[in-house]
Amino acid sequence: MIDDALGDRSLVVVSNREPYVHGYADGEPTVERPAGGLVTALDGVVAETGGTWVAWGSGDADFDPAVAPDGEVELPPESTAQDDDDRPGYTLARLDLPRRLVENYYYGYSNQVLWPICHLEADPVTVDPEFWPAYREANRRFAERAVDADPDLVWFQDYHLGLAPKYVREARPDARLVQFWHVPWPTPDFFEICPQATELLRGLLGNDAVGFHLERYAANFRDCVARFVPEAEVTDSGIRYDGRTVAAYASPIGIDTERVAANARSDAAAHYWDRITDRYDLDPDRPVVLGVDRLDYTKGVVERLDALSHLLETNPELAGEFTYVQKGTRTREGIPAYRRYYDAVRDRIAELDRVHGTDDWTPAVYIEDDVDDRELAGLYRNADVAVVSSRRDGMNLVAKEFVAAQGRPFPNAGLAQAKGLESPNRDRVPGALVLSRFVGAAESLCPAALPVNPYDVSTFAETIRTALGMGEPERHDRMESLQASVREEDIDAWLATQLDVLAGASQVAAADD
Ligand code: ADQ
Repeated sequence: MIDDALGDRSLVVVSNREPYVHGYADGEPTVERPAGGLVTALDGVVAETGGTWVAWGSGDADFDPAVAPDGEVELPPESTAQDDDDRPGYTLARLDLPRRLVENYYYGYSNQVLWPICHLEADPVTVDPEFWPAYREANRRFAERAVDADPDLVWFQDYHLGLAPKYVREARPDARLVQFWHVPWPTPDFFEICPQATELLRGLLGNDAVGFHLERYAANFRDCVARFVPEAEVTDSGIRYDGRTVAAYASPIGIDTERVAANARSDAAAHYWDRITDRYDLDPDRPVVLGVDRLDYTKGVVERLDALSHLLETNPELAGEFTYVQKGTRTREGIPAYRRYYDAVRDRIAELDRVHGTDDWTPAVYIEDDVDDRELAGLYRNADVAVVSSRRDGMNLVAKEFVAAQGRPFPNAGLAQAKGLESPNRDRVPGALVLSRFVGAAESLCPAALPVNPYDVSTFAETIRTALGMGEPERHDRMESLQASVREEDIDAWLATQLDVLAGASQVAAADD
C-alpha cells in the first residue's frame, strides 16, 4: 500500500516527540519503541520508504546526550516497528533543543497557548513574551532538519509545528507538504484569543493540505483563515493562498483493533488485572467503573469525580455497589496548571473515599503504574463501565481502545459454538461506555456509547447509574455496534487516507496538482 501510494519519492516525517524511548540497561544504551498505534503506523510508513523522521531528542529536556547525540541515527529495520526485514529502515534526525528553548516552545507556546485555545479553554491560556519567539525558533530548527533530508514529501504532526511548513515551503517550493492536526480547531471567535492568529495560520498555509479528525474542525480552520488571513481566499475547492490551493480535510484517526483485542486476551493482561485486584483488594463481584487519562484539565477527570460523588450522595443505596478505578498518568508537570490539576484529582479521590468509604469498601482507587499496552488492555477488559468525560478532545483513543479490548461479541453465540469458534466474550459480559459529547470519537460512537455533558453533574451521575445497571442483552447490542464503528475507522483506514493525501492522489488534495 505504501509503495503504491508514494512510489520512490522521499518522505520526511516531522513530529515533536521521537518515536523511540532511549535509556540505559546494564550500562548499555537501549532503544525501545513506545506502545501505541499511531507510532507503529507512522514508523511503518517511514521504515518502508527508507525516509527520515525528524524529532526532538527523547522528549526529555534532561536526556543524556551520550545516548542521544544531536545527529542522525541510522535505524536498521530490526530496530524499527514491525517484523518485515526487507525494508530499508530509516534515519532518525534528532534535534537536541536547548532547555530554555524547550521551556518556552514546548511548555510555553505549544502547551500554554495553543493547547488550551484549541480545546476552548480560555483560563489556562498564558501569554509570555518569550513563548512566541521560542516557538518560531524551534519550528525553524525542525524545518531546517527536514530540508537537510532533501524531501519530496514532508508530513508534519500536530500543533507544535504550526510554522515549520512555511519555512520548509520557502526552501523547497516544489515539495509536497501535509500536516495532521491531532487536536480540535476552534471557531474564529475563540481563536482570536491567540495573539499570533494570523502568523500561525500563514505558517500552516505553507502546507498543501491540513488534516483534522472531524469536518467541523476543518470548517473552523477555513473560517479562521477567512477571518484572519486577508490575502487568502476560501473557495469551495480549497483555500487559495500564495499561488497555491491548500486543502483542509477531515480524517478520523483510529486504533489497531486486532492488536488491542489480542493484548486484552494476553496472559500479561490477566496477570496485571490479578495484581491490581490483589493490591486493592477488589471484590470480583463488585462492578468496576474505569477512567484512563493523562491528567490534563481537558480530560474532565475532576468533573467525573464530582459526578461520582453526586451519584453516591443522591443514591445512598449504591454504596458498596461498585469501585471506581482511575488509571492516571502525570503529564506536562513543568506547567503550574497541570500540577494543580494533579492535586485536584488526588484530593477528590481522597475525599470520595473519606466521605463515602466504609470498613469493607473503598469507593475509588488511583493507579499510577507505568503500564505497557497489554497491561492497560487488562484494565479495559475487566471494566464493567468505562467513563471518558473530556471537556474537549480531538478524538480520544482511550474510548476506542476500551471498545476493542472487550473482545469481538458473537451475537449468535450458539452458532459460533456449533462451528467450534471460540467466543472471546464467553466469560465476560461486555462493558458499557459513557462518553463525553465533546470528543471527536462521539461522532461515530454515540449513541451506542451513552453520551454525557461532563459539565452537567446530575445528568452525568444519572448516566453512570444507567451504565452500571445496563442488562446483558443491551450491553451486547451496544458493544456490537461500537466495535463495528471502531473497526471501520481504524488506524489502517486513517493511514490509507493520509498516504493518498501525501501522494496528492485523493479528492481532497487533487485541486493542488
Ligand atoms: P492524547 O491527548 O494523548 O492525544 P488520547 O487519544 O486519549 O489523548 O490518548 C492517547 C494514548 O495515551 C492512548 O492510546 C492511551 O492508551 C494512552 N493513555 C492515556 N492515558 C493513559 C494512562 N493513564 N495510562 C496509560 N496510557 C494512557 C492526542 C489528542 C487526542 C487524539 C490523539 C490522537 O488530544 O484527542 O485522539 O492525539 O490523534
